[in-house]
Amino acid sequence: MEQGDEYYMELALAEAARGLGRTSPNPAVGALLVREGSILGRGYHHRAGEPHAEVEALADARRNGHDTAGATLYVTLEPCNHRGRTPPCTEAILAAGIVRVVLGTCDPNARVQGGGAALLAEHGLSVRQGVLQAACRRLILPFAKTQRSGLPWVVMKAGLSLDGRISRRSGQGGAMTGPEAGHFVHGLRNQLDAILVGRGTALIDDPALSCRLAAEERRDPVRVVLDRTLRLPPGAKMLVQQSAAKTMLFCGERADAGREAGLVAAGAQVIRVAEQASGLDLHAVLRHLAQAGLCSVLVEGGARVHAAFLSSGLVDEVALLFAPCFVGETGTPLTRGPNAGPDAGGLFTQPLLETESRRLGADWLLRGYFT
Ligand code: AOF
Ligand code: ZN
Repeated sequence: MEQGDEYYMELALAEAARGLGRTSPNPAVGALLVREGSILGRGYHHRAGEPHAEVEALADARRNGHDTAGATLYVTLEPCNHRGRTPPCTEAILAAGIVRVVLGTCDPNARVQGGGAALLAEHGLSVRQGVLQAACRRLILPFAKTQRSGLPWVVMKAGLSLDGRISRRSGQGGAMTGPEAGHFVHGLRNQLDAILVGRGTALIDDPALSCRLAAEERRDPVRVVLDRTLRLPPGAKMLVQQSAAKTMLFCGERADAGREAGLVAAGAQVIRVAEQASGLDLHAVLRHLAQAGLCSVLVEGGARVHAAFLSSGLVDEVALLFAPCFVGETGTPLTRGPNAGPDAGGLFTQPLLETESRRLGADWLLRGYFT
C-alpha cells in the first residue's frame, strides 16, 4: 500500500539516527528509495569521508536487485551538489533516474544552501521540501551550529536534588540520580562528540568519562578537561583506561611545562588557551573543539564550569535530571563562583525555550533550549 511522504520520511529519519554521534564534522543523514509503495533501498551516512546517505540507499537498492529508474528519493537533508571528500549526491541521483526527491530540511553548509534542491529541479525532477522539517532539523542541530558559528553545540547536563544541589556535600562526588537517569546520560555520551568537565570534577570523581552502554552500540566521546594549571595526575582514570577516544586538557598559557610533559606522556593532548579574569577563555576552547571536527559537547560540570558556560552565553541545550530528594546547604549548588552571582548575566537572565519533562525511573528529566 502506498503511504504518504511523512511515513517514508519517518523511516529515513530512523536510518539517519543510526549514524548519530559518528558522522562529525558531517551531519547525520538518512535516505530511502521508494517506487509504487515498495521500498527499494535504505541508507545512512556512517562517517565523514564515507558515502553519503543517498549513495548508500542507491547501493542498497542495487544490492537488492532493483533498478532505481522512476523512483522517489526521501532524504532527511538536502542532497549536496558540491565535491567534498565525496562526489556530489546530485550527480548520483540524476544518473540513477530518480524522478522525485522529498527532503526534510535545507543543508546549512554555505556550499549547498538550496543549491542541491535547485539543481535537481532544473533537471526536471519534482522536488518537495520541508517534510517533517522540525525533526530533520533537530537531527542536525550540532552540524548547523558549527556551520553557522564555528562553535560546537553545547549541552549542559547535571543531576541534582529538588533544591538544586549537585552533590550532598561540597567536595564530595557520587550520583544522586538512579539507573534510568544513568542510562539516559550514557545515551547522550554515545551521541555527542565530546564530554567536558572542570578540573574539580575530574579530581573529586576521577571519572572515566566513557560511554557505558552495550558494547555493540557504544562509542566513547572525546574527553575534555578544563585544567588551568594542569593539576590532573597522569594516573587519572580517563588517561589510564583504554579507549579509542582521546583526552584533551585545556590549560592556561603559563601552565607548568613539566606537568604538561608528564600528561602528554600519559597520552593526553594539552592545549594552551588565553586566560581571562574568571578562568579559561571558553570561546577559544570551543573554537578549538570545532576545528578538531567536534560538533557537539556535553558539559557535565561542576558548578564553576556550569556558571562559566551560562554566563558566557555558550549553552544551547539543557538536560537536568532531578532526583526526588532535598540536600540542604551542605550540598554544592548547580552554579557557583565569580560567574554565578546576580550580575553574571548571559543566559542567567534568559528563559529556556521548548521545555519538556519526563520521568526516568524515580527521577525527572527537564530538557530545553536557549537557541
Ligand atoms: C548529503 N548526504 O549523507 C551528508 C551530506 O566531504 P563530504 O563529501 O562528505 O561532504 C560533506 C558535506 O556534505 C557536509 O558539510 C554537508 O554539507 C553535506 N552532508 N550531504 O547529501 C549526506 N552527510
Ligand atoms: Zn551528498
